[in-house]
Amino acid sequence: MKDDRLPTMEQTLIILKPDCVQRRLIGRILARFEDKGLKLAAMKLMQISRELAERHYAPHKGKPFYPGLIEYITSGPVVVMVLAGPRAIDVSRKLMGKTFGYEAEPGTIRGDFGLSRTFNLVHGSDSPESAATEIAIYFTQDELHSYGFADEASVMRADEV
Ligand code: IDP
Ligand code: MG
Repeated sequence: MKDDRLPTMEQTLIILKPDCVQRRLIGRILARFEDKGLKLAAMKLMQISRELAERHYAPHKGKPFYPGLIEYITSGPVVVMVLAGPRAIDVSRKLMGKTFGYEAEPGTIRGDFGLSRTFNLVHGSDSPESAATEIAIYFTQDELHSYGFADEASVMRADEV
């Protein structure tokens, strides 16, 4: 049986969206995730095609904001990355804050850098299932790197992972 006290090592797909790139916020926002201790498993700058965007956002198809979302996410280069760590999905969502900038708490990425409903700087997977699907849309297995940090023993106890 799974022990709920132990954090589960997870991977999550994060996208620094076109507004993040345009506003020259890549470094500052990436630093939030690095500061927390999450590990980059993969990262690339790319322009998302309509076909990839439609696969990624298939769960939102039919919603009123869907056409605008596809237009926005394909409008310019984005940074797509996989972050790894204990409970990486939930930890990343907490760092990002609520979906709409005007609702997101100060101290979160969306709370500190924006006010918009659509232009909310960052995407993060919302469940292990969507993380697996989304990672496979953007990366092949051999693009995902697994490695240790030299100071890892100071960040977490070995028996926590
Ligand atoms: P999330 O990014 O916090 O997981 P979702 O509900 O999955 O939020 O929505 C996906 C993306 O669609 C949002 O990040 C945002 O860019 C856009 N979006 C969601 N709801 C709205 C809306 O009501 N108006 C405009 N854009 C929206
Ligand atoms: Mg979502």
